[in-house]
Amino acid sequence: MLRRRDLLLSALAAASLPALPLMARAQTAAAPLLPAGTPRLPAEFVWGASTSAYQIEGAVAEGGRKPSIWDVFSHTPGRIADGTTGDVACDHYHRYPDDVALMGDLGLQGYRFSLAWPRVMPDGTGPVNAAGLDFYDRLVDSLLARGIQPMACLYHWDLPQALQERGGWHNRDIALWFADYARAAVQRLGDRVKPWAMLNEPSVHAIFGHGFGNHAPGLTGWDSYVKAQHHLNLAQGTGIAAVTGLHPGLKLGTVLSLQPIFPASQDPADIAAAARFDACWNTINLDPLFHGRYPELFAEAFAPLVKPGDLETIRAPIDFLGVNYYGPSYIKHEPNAFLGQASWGALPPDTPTTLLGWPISAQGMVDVLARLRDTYGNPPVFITENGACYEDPAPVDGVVADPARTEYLRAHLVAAGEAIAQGCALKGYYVWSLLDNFEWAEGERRRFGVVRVDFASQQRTPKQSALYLSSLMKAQRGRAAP
Ligand code: GCO
Repeated sequence: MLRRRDLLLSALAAASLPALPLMARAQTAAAPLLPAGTPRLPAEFVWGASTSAYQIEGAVAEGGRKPSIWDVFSHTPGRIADGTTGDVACDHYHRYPDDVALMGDLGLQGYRFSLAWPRVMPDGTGPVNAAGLDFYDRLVDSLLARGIQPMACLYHWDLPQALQERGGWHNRDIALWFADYARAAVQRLGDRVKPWAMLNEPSVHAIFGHGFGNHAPGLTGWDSYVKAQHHLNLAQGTGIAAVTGLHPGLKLGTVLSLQPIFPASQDPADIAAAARFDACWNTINLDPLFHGRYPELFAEAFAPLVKPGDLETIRAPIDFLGVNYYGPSYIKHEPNAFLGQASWGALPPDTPTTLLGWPISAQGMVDVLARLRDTYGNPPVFITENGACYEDPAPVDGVVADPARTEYLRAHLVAAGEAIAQGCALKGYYVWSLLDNFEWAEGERRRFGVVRVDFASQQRTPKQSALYLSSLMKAQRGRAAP
């Protein structure tokens, strides 16, 4: 422990702030410069990191855990780009003490993680697996011992396979199954864990897992997407109702992927497609949650699934909204696309992108937060995911140089300060991700971590981006609000 801490502290001392953005900028000189300057956030701003159970835990058959849909999917030949699975991932189930110590050394105040439903209720319903909850008990106590506030997410896509075999998100009963699971988890941990997110990115899970089929459980088609989306919305509201009041001081919310959607051209067909895509990705969750109705464009398509009382249930008041922001999408009309006859189109010339081709726009994060301020009642918001995938070099002297990711984070933290200055109720920022991890259909080959994981040795190595965040938050903590 001492050696790792020494390494980190000496690397922190070596990583001087002023040099980083310049070095980072040199790396991205070809792309248009992102907003200049050092981020300035309020003293009470929460600085954190984010992960998810299936992507980091491993130990998929330990402690009473049974398979999830991602265990089945990742073991299906051809489904994962590099043939890896989450069987081991970052082995966080066993290595969490060191990972928590690393978070403490970096100076993180918050940690957003998800519970694995198949660890807590291995069959999805029925008996609670005490050993499963014991793991999260230990994790939470370790975090609190280092002064790190846990934020728990109840569902980050790893549905127990036993429930998939009963229809999964196509079965309306899943809202009740989810409520029982949520109740068991919050009952056990809610005395120490206060912020609880019900779901992670319901629209993405519905679109990729039940529409495109390139995520678990690999289902396809419009009707499949609509059923999953409505039942995810319903489960979210049912879960909030089930756990409200179980412990004093609970802060209940959910996490949505939100992005600005632009037409790929000024062709009226692309403009109309962008509006449909915005409805399927963004407002399909926002409108029922905050306005108790589905977006006009798809109200008719969802109507057959909506039973009396559903929209009131989905509109359950929340204490906070988690926003996962990565960048905008540019959408074209695509007649054969299942999702609103819309699909991703060409980016504007010279648009900076990450390794995955995702367009970079820190301004887009301001725009998303301003939309919440202007159209959805300006709820308390945390950026619960923001980060970038790049090819990282090997470590040198105990640090991985990732200037492009460092610049991405700096620009988006500047944008966070701008959003607050414009009256958005942004309360914190959790970088995606603490660790390189199992990146779904991309496997382990695509890295988002601010800490490198050598998956063969499981060695953790801080990246320049982690040291940048650490220096920034330590410099800003306790500073008077701007
Ligand atoms: C998501 C998920 C994360 C991903 C991250 C990078 O937003 O898709 O919440 O699990 O790993 O966003 O794709």
